[in-house]
Parts: sequence; structure tokens; C-alpha cells
Amino acid sequence: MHTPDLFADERPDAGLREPLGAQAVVLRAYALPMLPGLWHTLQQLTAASPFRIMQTAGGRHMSAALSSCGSLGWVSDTFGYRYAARDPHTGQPWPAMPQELLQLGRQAAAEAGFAAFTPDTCLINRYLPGARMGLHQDRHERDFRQPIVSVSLGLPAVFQFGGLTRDAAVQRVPLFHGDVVVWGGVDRMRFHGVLPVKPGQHPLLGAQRINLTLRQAG
Ligand SMILES: O=C(O)CCC(=O)C(=O)O
Ligand SMILES: [Mn+2]
Repeated sequence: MHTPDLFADERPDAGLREPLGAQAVVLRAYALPMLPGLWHTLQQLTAASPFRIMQTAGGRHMSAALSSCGSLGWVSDTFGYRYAARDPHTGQPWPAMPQELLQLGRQAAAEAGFAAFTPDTCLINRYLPGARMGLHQDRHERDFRQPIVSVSLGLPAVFQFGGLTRDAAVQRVPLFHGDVVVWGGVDRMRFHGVLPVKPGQHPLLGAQRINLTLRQAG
């Protein structure tokens, strides 16, 4: 299968909407107007609840480092995956969801046709070069009628967007700084993942990709 060449390709025009499914869309550069303020906010959040490498239920180490904000945070350890009100690393509640992230989540969801989305958690993934995320479904949230809003920052990456079964065909979508992907409704349970991030330097974030996943979990 063709893998997009992230550094040779021109990034798609800001404002472009690229459908990935009946209820899934890439909103190109949608979050760009919020930068660099959003980057500053993320640095404050991850100073309070630092990035950490979590273990999977199978005892493997994830390659992306994670943090969260909001009333719930996503945690993984050898007991499995779940949402928790406290950061197990600090013993404290997760940092509150900043208003700008709440607004970004709401507006992007509305733009993709999902009104009344109120995210209560934002997972913050940090991918250093080589880090990846295997194909998976987001299925630890209570209400699958609520969409997923996923914001890409920093180095580009290839997002894999599959079907409702693990072995279904996968679209490979290059994602760039500021792009937002929203999927819900009939596309809510589609498998997705991220191919290993290639080395590079981003002018604002340096040698990393940050992904924000806004969800209504509780
Ligand atoms: O990094 C990404 O683009 C996707 C992250 C993701 O799917 C997740 O954290 O569940
Ligand atoms: Mn996911």
C-alpha cells in the first residue's frame, strides 16, 4: 500500500475538509489559529501532570508517552485500560480542562455535524521519532453517540483509519500540525492507529508530535 511521503508532499490547504467516512472528516489546519497559545497551555498542563510511558494490559510498554486533563484521565496498566479521576503518577486530580481546549473540541465536533459534544477528558499523547500507536478502537467511553476529536501538533504522521473490524482495509492519511480529525456516528468504532513518526524538527514543537484526543468519557 502507498504510504504518503510526509516531507515531500505539500500540506493540504487550510480549511479543506477531507471526508474519511460518512461521519468522519479531516479538518485541515483547523487548530492552527490557536497556536502558539495552545502549545503554551499544553506545556503548563504537562508540567502539572507529566508525560509518562504506560504499560498495556499485556505488560508491554506503549511507545507514545501520555498525560491527560479534564475531570477524567485515561490510564493503562497491567490491570487494563480505564478512565480515572486522579493521575496515578501525582495522586492528584488531573489538571482541569482549559476553556480553549473545551471550545476547540466543541467547535470541531459541531463543524463535523456533532452538536452538543462536551468533552470531559483530553488525552495528550507525545510521540518522539519512532513512536507509534497500533490499530485499536476507542471503546472505554460510556456513550458511543459522542464523537472523537483528535488534534495533531508538531511533526507530521501517517494516521491509519480502518474499518469496524481489525482486518478491514486501512486508509493512510498524512496529518500535519493543526489538523483535526473528527469521527463519530456510524464511524465511531472504526479501528485507527499511527505509523512510526519519522525524525524531523518542527519549528514550534521541535522533534516530537503531540496528539490531543478530546472525548466525552463519563
Ligand atoms: O495520535 C493519534 O493521532 C491517535 C491517538 C489515538 O488514537 C488514541 O490515543 O486513542
Ligand atoms: Mn484512539
